[in-house]
Amino acid sequence: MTRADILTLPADPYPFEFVPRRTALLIIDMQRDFLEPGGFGEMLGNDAGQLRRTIEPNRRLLAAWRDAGLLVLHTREGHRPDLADLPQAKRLRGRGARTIGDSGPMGRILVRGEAGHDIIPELYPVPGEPVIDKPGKGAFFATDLHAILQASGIDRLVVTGVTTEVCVNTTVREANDRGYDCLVVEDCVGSYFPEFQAAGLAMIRAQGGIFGWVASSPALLAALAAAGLARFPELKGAA
Ligand code: C5J
Repeated sequence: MTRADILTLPADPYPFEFVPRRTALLIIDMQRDFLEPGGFGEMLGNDAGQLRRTIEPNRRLLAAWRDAGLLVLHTREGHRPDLADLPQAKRLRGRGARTIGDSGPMGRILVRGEAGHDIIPELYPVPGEPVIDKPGKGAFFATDLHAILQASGIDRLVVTGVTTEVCVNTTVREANDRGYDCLVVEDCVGSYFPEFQAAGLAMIRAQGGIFGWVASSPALLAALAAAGLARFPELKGAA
């Protein structure tokens, strides 16, 4: 491998370098129950609009990553229909009128196979893109994610999705302990709470990048385009 194989982009706390074929795009929990009006997120009293602003930048980044022929993985938070993998502590916490496993506007809440559990149409996986069904917040807990990444020769992750301070942060921390370098794309991650969005990103890049790097999707798209890896016209002028 030569320096020519390594792409660099401006990031916090310092430029992020990556070899594209060894770097996967990991899109966390862009599920209807979190992002669509009337879903589980809104039933908990949250404003789904805070998350929906991430859809368009994710759509553009996903299109570029696919166009470059690089590995994309999606995750979904949810449980078996018999709820055998749902800890009582998780089911009961929050004390809402309805909880995981109960009927919601898009089927049983966060249960695999239900409409609300699925990924939003704008970012729907295509054949060949692994979908990791995870029962917890972190994408490495009780899943085959690490095995898939190892078999694919991946050592860096570009992480997007929701929510910044919950499943994104938990996954990045788990990834750190397994030896992956992570870039979190700030306009492609979202929180229901603006203050948690800011804090969640600050915690990643603090102390010289204690958990990783933070950058914008235009900076990442520009790096791909400059290397000739993302070819479609809407990327031209990304900066
Ligand atoms: C939450 C997630 N917020 N995907 N899940 O419960 O962050």
